[in-house]
Amino acid sequence: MSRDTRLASGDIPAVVRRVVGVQPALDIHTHLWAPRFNAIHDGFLLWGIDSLLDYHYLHAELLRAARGELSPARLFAMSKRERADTTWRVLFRERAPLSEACRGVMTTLHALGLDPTVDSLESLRSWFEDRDLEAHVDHVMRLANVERVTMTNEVFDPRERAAWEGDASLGTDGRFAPVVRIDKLLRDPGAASSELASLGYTGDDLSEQARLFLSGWVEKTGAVYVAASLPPIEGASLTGSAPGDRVLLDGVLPVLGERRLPLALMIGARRGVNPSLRSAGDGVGPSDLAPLAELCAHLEESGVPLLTTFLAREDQHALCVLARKFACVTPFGCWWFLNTHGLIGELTTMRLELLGTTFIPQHSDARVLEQLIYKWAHTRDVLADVLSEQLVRLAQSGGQVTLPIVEREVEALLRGNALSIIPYKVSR
Ligand code: FIX
Ligand code: ZN
Repeated sequence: MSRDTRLASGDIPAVVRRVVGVQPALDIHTHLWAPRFNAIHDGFLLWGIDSLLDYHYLHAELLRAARGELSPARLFAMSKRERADTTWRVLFRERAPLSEACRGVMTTLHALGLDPTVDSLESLRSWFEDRDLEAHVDHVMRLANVERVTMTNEVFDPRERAAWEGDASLGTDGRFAPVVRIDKLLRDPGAASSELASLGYTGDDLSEQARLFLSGWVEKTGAVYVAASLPPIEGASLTGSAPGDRVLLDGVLPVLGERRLPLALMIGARRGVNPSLRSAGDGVGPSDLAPLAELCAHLEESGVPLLTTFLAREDQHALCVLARKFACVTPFGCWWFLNTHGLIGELTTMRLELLGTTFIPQHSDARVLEQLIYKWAHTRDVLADVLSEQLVRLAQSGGQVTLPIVEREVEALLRGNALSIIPYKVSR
């Protein structure tokens, strides 16, 4: 059968699943760092079974399952090892690990050829202790079929700045693309201005300080985009006259426009809903997208592409509609509480039906290296189902569905769309 033969509807799902499986992905947002950061401080790139279990998603689930036995204060008074042992016992041995985050650990261990049903973690710890990190990174990325990972380099974090000031080569690991992350600039402009002044970035206003600071850090890191996570947009403006609003337009966009870099906004995280849970204590809130539409008009004018996603499920539909109004907007990912089997399916179906394949279906948000394996395996599983359904419908409407067409659409979703927006230096 030639490659251009139309596929029978019954054959489409198997072909799509295979193509989705073999297509390398560009992971456009993670909290991973290149291994060389760990030569400076081993708390950058997290990896291994204790880190996999000491994950804030699992902290929240453990505190629910062990309610009455365990308080947040007691949990965080434990050592990382004790937290991992307790998590394993309560969530994986005393209960079926059915949540996305629990099943993810099972998928990951199984893919690494390890037994995810052991009672004690000791054998798993020994296996990870024997791994050479550099080779392990390559092995994990191969298993996840991820071509490149994108970091989150928080330049308002003194530890991050010190690392880069100590080793200018940190951005040259071809597997890990740098990103300059600037939450404080947009979430707390007053504090950001004082901090920038203390770092020697003086200037007439916050926008000028921001231009100087951002230009320097984009240059130093070789960042492929500039990102911020914002609270729910509630009546606030993103283009108003208040200093914090002007800094996006007058401080950030000029730097991005000059360097032809995208902006990434992740919107809707309500930080510290329950502070006692630390990173697990953040929640979600709905947004008014009108201010984002105003910003998009400016972005269209300045030629700065916007990668954006929302944390509230109900905002994702409004985002698809916004993306139909402004071609500079590319919705991405099933973020955080939306990264579950069911919701990945719902969001991806909605996006395909409203946007065709002009979006980026997923990012991993991995905080621990080996999470790449499950985050992408679970996504590919759902993406294959959803894309097959749409392609079967296309075939039944008389459309042409061939292997090259399936390969073209899958490549766009997992790699090409990101590559057309983010200036990754790629080998091919
Ligand atoms: O703002 C972000 O980048 C969020 O992804 C994180 O703050 C969050 O803790 C996370 O890792 C969710 O997956
Ligand atoms: Zn994140």
